[in-house]
Amino acid sequence: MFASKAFALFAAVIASVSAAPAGTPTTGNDLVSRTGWTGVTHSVVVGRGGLHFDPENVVAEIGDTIEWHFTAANHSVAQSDFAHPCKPLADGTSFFAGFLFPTKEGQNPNVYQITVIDNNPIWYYCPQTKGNHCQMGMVGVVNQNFDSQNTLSNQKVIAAGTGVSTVGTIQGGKNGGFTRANPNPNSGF
Ligand SMILES: [Cu+2]
Repeated sequence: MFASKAFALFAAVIASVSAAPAGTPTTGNDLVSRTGWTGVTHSVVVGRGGLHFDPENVVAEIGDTIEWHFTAANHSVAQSDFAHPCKPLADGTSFFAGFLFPTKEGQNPNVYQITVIDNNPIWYYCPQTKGNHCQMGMVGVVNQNFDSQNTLSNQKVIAAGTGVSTVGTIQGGKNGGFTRANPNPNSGF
């Protein structure tokens, strides 16, 4: 009797912990928890200086957060790989922020975040097809391998030669992804 009550209490505690909100997870992400956060956030301003991520090259540690701030236009971010810019990952695990950040001026009140979970390069692009943002060079990278030929400038060359951008059908994925109210309004500005 006592044991079953104790178990019920334990189960309730577990349920309350796992129900703790952590931003608004997009569907399909398999990021189990956000513990292990380093607390370091790298802000990237989307669309500053035209069809451009600023900065377009970020070096981050495992557990860091990448946070995209969206300026005027209707930009987004989606994950690709070096060989296939402007397309989501073939295995369907790419993150995609959705077109949820249309902005007339200033920056959108929401940001999009992912947590860095390994040291592999994370290539991404803006999937806006109106104006071919990716093909025009709107690509970025987290943790580029500086010893390889997979450079940002080479990525732009490949992107320029690709067809119309596609976006992932699965939101979230390997790196998770969260849309949330902008916690750092001045970051990156
Ligand atoms: Cu764009």
